[in-house]
Amino acid sequence: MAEILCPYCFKKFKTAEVMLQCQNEATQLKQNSENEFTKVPVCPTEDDTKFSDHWGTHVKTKHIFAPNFGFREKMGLKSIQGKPCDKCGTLSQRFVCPHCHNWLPTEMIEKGSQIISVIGGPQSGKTNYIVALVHQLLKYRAKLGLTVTLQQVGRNKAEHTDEIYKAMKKIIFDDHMAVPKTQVRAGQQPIPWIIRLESTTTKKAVYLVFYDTAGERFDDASSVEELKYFRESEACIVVFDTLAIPRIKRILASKDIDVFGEAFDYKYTWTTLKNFEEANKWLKLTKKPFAFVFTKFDVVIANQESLNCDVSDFTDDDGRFTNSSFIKTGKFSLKQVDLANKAIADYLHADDVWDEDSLASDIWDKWKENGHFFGVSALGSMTDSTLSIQTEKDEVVPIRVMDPLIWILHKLGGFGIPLEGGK
Ligand SMILES: Nc1nc2c(ncn2[C@@H]2O[C@H](COP(=O)(O)OP(=O)(O)O)[C@@H](O)[C@H]2O)c(=O)[nH]1
Ligand SMILES: [Mg+2]
Ligand SMILES: [Zn+2]
Ligand SMILES: [Zn+2]
Repeated sequence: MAEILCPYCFKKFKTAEVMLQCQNEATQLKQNSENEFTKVPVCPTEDDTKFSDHWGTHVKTKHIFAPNFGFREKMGLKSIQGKPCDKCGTLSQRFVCPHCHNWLPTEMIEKGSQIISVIGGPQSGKTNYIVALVHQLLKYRAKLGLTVTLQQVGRNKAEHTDEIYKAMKKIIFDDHMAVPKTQVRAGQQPIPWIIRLESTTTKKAVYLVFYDTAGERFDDASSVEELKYFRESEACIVVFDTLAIPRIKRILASKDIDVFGEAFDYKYTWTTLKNFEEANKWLKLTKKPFAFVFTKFDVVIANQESLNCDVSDFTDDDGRFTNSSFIKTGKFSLKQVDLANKAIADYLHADDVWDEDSLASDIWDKWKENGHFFGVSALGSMTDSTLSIQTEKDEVVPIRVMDPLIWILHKLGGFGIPLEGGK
């Protein structure tokens, strides 16, 4: 029987252990002690410790109950169905996690869930990257042979992935602005983005899950949060802020090139991951595909001379940052991503380029062919001090943002990703 990994609490449960939540919104008139008639819910809300504990606020929720599944449903011989509420009898089809009581997509319950996580330090460009990634996936999904569904679950409509995405997409692609820093919601659990990807040919599906945390969560106490993503995910996209590499930071500052954004210690995420991997060899983390993504790569292209960076593997004859060849050909080029991977490893190794030898060596020694470096630009060009994107065209074109994900799908296998020079 399928095991479900909850994208909210990252705990696992078996399909038959899923709970249901009453969906009965009907009210009835009831006479109170003063002989007045008032409207009350037919099936009232209740104190919900699990849900309250997850979100850190005391809330009442609609009644949650253990469904009475039939033998065939329990054995996985038949897909599970909604059941009547054990209090009011109304048919309920809202499946919730038995551990944290959050509402989960029905397809996740029916078909199981595998998760690819996106993680990275504060200000590394995660939010802008995920918006650009989703934008490009929706645009090129036919070429990829994928259906891309932004999930519509959450405590309210404003938390649905498609709603969050719509608002942010407008900022980048209509207003040509970088999405501003994620607001800190002190002491609150962040809301996950949940995106379902399904192969139109093989029907294999995976969920891309992203927590848009404000960086402040990434202190020592919250590294535990990161660890569960590393541990439970099928693959990870680890976001590194290129502009936080000390040597790049120093050179740009000395040349008065302002890149408008605070740079944090980008190696924090890496240190957490490295220590965890070394302490938990049995988890075989290095057998999972890990894409190490250097964001804001447009800055490297625009300042290639100052930064002493040979970017010829990323540019055309005019020195412009070229996009994934797959966008034109419809075939994913392993050659193109291999060249980018090697070029970035070379930058990291060279003390007169990025000067981060041990980072490159550690990643390659550990992950070998399961680790890959990528250079991407969510915005396609640099921003000015108002976060306005300095695009030369009248549109914003993200560059190479899909490569890490397509590479991961190719490594996981079974998604029917069309390859250049094969299949
Ligand atoms: N030049 C450039 N700057 C970027 C890009 N993506 C993000 N930034 C800058 O980096 C800042 C932080 O990005 P954000 O996505 O909020 O990072 P997060 O904190 O990891 O979610 C933004 O405000 C932009 O100034 C990019 O593709 N190119
Ligand atoms: Mg953010
Ligand atoms: Zn849960
Ligand atoms: Zn009910």
